[in-house]
Amino acid sequence: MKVYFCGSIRGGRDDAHLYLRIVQKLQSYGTVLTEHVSSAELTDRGEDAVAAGDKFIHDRDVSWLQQSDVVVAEVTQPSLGVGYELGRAIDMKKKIFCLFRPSSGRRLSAMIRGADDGVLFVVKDYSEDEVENVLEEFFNKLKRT
Ligand code: 6IA
Repeated sequence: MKVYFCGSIRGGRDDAHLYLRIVQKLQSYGTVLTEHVSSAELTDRGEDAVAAGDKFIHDRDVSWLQQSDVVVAEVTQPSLGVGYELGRAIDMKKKIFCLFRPSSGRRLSAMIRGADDGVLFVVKDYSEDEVENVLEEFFNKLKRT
């Protein structure tokens, strides 16, 4: 199974430690195409140095999104890129699982919360300590469908 993981990069790296836990768990279900999103070395400005540039990053990521079987996004830290990826993934009719932590004090965008249809697009509120469990629950259900 190919998993596309979305997490904030230029939107802010506050949750990078959590992205790492998510990617580690996702790797037990398949290949994570966007493993770099969880990299501790990646800062919200560091990637500006990448010679290939933003067009390369965009085109490669959209192609990975097309190849993916499932999309998992941590959406607590607001990110234009993650919102864009989710919109594109909806259009591609991908199975999408969004994770949001209410303990952050933020309110999730209505365009994400409101996209939940209980089938292809699911938003799950969770707390940090249960992240592995909510992923396990989601993938166990996915295997049965
Ligand atoms: O607007 P943001 O930067 O927060 O958008 C984050 C989302 O866009 C992530 O889910 C990524 O899939 C994608 N994205 C944004 N920047 C990059 C990027 N930069 N590389 C890959 N995906 C990106 C260079 C990283 C470097 C390790 C080569």
